[in-house]
Amino acid sequence: MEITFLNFLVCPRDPARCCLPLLLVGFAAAAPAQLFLDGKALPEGFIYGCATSAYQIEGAWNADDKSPSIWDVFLHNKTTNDVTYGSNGDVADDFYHRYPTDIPLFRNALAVQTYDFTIAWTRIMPAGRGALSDKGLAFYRNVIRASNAVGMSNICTLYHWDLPQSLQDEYGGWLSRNIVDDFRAYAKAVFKALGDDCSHWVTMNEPRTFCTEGFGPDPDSAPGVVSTFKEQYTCMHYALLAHAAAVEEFRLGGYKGKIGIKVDGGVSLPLDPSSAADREAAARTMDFEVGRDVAPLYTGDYPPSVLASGALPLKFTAAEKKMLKGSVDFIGLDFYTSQWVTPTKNCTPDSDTYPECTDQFQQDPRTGLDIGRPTASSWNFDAPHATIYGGIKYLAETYNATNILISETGMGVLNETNLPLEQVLEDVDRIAWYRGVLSAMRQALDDGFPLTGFIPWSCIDNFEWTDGYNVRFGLIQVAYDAAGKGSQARHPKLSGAYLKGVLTKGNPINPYNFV
Ligand code: GBH
Repeated sequence: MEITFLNFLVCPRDPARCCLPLLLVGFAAAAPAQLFLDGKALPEGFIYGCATSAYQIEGAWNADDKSPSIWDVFLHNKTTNDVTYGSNGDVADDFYHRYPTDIPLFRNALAVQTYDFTIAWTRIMPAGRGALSDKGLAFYRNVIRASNAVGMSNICTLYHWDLPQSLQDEYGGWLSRNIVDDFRAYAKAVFKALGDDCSHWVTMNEPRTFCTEGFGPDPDSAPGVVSTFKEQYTCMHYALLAHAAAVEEFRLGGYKGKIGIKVDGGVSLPLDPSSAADREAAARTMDFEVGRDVAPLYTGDYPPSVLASGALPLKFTAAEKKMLKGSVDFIGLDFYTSQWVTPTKNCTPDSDTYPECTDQFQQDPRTGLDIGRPTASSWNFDAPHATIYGGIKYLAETYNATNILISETGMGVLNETNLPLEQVLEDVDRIAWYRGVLSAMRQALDDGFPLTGFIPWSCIDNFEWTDGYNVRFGLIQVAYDAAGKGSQARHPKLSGAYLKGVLTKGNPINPYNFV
């Protein structure tokens, strides 16, 4: 807060832009303070941050040189906008204008040491390829400077689902091999401008999610192309190649930081653990849903069960396998929910679940019980042991992953948008969620698994895709209603203070520790 005030005194018109570089020197040199988990010191280099994404917070959808992304177009179209209250990210948290005060607030409220943000391709390279926008670059430079000025490093992500619409129109975006070259060129240009300024780079967020939810029989995300599972697999194939191309550029450029990817890490469990068929189905689902993204990064190819299905529309060449293998310095797992699985009976190419051929449940069909405590998102249940501990164990044991970050985890409290402010801010349900997450993390570390970071989702309430502003994942509240209208004032929630206490002050994980 003082920093902003100081800047304001010296440069009242545009404090963050003109003065933060001067203050950077003093802060950047300071070593990050010791972190803890359940009162025990965490190893040096452990990352504690919070995350956001461009479309979900920035707003300013057509400010300066920015071009429309597939999400802008998808949600401006009334027939494809299926969001609660028809809202969109045009204004969102107005972070494009509010970052000078938001970034110090993240630091003060949560005591995070890293701010993990994503870059909008459409701001930096408005035509999708070619000329760079100085204004777009300046914005992200300012975000980094504002983070450094309050003692935070940055995890910077190149792509969180907001493809330039021009590339979608020109060749179908992720369904064309052209995307690999365009992503490479975009990545190269961003690295050239900001490469050494981020301690960690993430090429893209959750290829599985944007490929399975943006394409397929019933897509509810941009670009919303009605298609078959084959298009979903094609999208993932080119996404993986685009990732590998970006990593190649990063390494060729000799930049200082580390580079990796974030994948969606939902863990599948056998519905009946005593059934060999259900156990096999669970392993198969892990291969198809997590391994399909992760295996190529470590082994150079898809998991054996995925290859054996014979259903893949595209295969990697020997040169591509070489490029993919070892293409991460770390792996970020976005951990939310879990599901139970059984084999699909008589699965054929006509079955809905083909080629995965497993049926998934979040309610036990025999008892009706949920897999964990329900939250505001219909798909998200609080089952941290299976999801967090199980996910870390799976990655470490299956792929020998050595540097695993929990790169997202979080929840929306039921009815949060309708509760009075005092109740919103006393978010005990979210504390319960994080209590489970932190306990599972503690156990994973005690068991020797290579967990190296924790990045809750999200620093602040934001535009929650198809749930719009009606579901909140923030550790800091934003004063707008379920349709996104309001004063935009920010108020830290108790869950943020809880995380700050456990991670930076050495408080116990269990706030209800009566024994
Ligand atoms: C993360 O994805 C995203 O990276 C982040 O942008 C987002 O805000 C956060 O989740 C919370 O949603 O049953 O049809 O409703 C997590 C991956 C995205 C996978 C939502 C399940 C719901 C499908 N999940 N998806 S549906």
